[in-house]
Amino acid sequence: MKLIASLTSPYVRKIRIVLAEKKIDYDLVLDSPWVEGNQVAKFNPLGKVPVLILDDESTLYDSRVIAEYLDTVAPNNRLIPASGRERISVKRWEALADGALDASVAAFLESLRSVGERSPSSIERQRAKITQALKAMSEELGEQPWCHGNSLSLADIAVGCTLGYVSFRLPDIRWSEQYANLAQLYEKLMQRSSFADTVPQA
Ligand code: GSF
Repeated sequence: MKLIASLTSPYVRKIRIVLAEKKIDYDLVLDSPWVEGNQVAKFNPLGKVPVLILDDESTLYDSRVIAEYLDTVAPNNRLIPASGRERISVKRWEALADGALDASVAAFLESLRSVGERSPSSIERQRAKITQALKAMSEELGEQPWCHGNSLSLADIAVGCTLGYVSFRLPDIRWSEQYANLAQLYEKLMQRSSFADTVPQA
């Protein structure tokens, strides 16, 4: 298996953590959709990473599909409950965390545009989504040790990747000062090598 990946992508980080937690071997192939001459669109018509290339050369995207595939093919250390409300709860956490990521990536990319082209109202709109999502995550986590159930799940992995990306690209959003329970969760996640080894790098 090969993972087409960039080291700054939080969606890639999610998959690298899933692979590490499930102890699945793979080759990391570094490529970035933002670099001229990149090969990403050859494997994903949307031109986005992550892409997983299976041994029969078929390709999987996006990160939610890849995470689900990996959890199904390797039944050890289940990260998504098999069925019912439990499964939906984890998928809902993932949707919330990924939605906050989408808004964070959009706000960051907009901020990179030149002052004349940049839309402050669009940045504000995305930042409002991030703020709301962080509040919802903190409220839903409450006093629980994990986002869902009694052990690490894809919900924690997705939330952790979002928190890490906000710190990396939008450091003025001081979520860890505002939400002690999210800070505690992130600290606990960072004690795992799957998280510590995949901190986003510029
Ligand atoms: C999002 C992937 C994505 O936006 C997923 O895999 O879950 N829903 C997808 N990847 C970005 C890199 S990053 O910001 O993580 C990407 O490849 N963007 C390139 C582009 O042209 O939009």
